[in-house]
Amino acid sequence: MIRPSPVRPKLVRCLHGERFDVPPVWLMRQAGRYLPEYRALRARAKDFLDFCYRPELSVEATLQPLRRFELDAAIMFSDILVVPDALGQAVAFEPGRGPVLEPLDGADAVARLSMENLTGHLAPVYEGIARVRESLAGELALIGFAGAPWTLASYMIEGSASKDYLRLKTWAYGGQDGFRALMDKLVDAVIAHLDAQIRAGCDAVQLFDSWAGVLDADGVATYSIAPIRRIAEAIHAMHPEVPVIAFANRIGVSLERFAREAGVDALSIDAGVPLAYAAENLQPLVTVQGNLDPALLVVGGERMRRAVTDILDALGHGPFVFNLGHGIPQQTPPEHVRELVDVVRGGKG
Ligand code: 1CP
Repeated sequence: MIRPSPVRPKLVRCLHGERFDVPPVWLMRQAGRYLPEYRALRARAKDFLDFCYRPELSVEATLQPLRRFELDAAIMFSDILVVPDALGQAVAFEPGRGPVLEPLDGADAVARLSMENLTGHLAPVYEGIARVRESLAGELALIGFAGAPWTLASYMIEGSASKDYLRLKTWAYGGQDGFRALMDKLVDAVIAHLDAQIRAGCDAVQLFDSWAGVLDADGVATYSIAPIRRIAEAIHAMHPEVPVIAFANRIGVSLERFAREAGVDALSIDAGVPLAYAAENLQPLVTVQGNLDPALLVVGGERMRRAVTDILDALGHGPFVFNLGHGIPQQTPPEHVRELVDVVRGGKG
């Protein structure tokens, strides 16, 4: 059953190209360890995946930042690595180390990944979405998300975050048996996961291509833009009202090609993208979302306020969603987030 928001949220209208004097604002990783109430909730789960798969915990984590701050959207608390987990590749989150997977070792391992029980395995995520949807009032949007195929493949092939992504890039550029099959499987898996999230109640979806920036320019076209285009086309065909956002991290001037060819409604840009470049080359093509350096949120004060104002001055005239250039750091004082949202909402403070 599709459960649309009672009113069309401001964020959704903005992602479809509408302009607002006060832009909608949400923050990547807005739920997380910088919030003491998150840490308390997290302590109740056996491990991180258990946390993601228990709706009574994931729903609460999703709503926590909205209780503190005047944000325009919730993003369903989950992780990009629930997809490899649901495909049958064991995922563990080691304290202090981040995600660790048993790396895929070739075409046979790829062939063993199975879509069969994907949405069954992820049913607790969809149940969480339905519950959050019911408790969101008015114009608040609910965002669903998934990792983009390239970024998912990076964890599945490397086994964790990597310094040089050499194993991943050797598979991709070297035409390793199984790489194509893996990317095709991931496209299908991400489509199924996003479709189920939308049917459970999400108003918009975001694809995280956090590691697109390690690719060369041809690689960006082949392994980031092309699979994301297949996903965006499938989602738009099934759910024409639901905008698709892509975070293509650190791809520099390839962003313009991305905006033209990926078929997405909005681009979430990293902090390295010059504001004038984004206004001139990206905003005529898509809604732009971004791009405060997360470190400025840790700094706070006048320095942060000046950077926020610069972003609003440069991008506020076109279709624009205020966000960070990447996720909120754990070291962020929650008070700085309040200050940030106040500045975006009209210059208080
Ligand atoms: O114990 C903990 O609290 C673990 C920390 C944590 C959290 C809070 C992880 C492990 N995942 C998450 C939640 C999460 N992950 C969300 C929902 C929270 C929100 O936005 O409010 C989202 C959207 C993600 C997405 C995610 N996970 C990305 C893409 C965004 C990005 O930061 O680039 C990536 C790359 C991951 C992998 C991952 N999961 C967790 C960590 C620490 C990481 C990154 C590790 C690395 O650098 O490789």
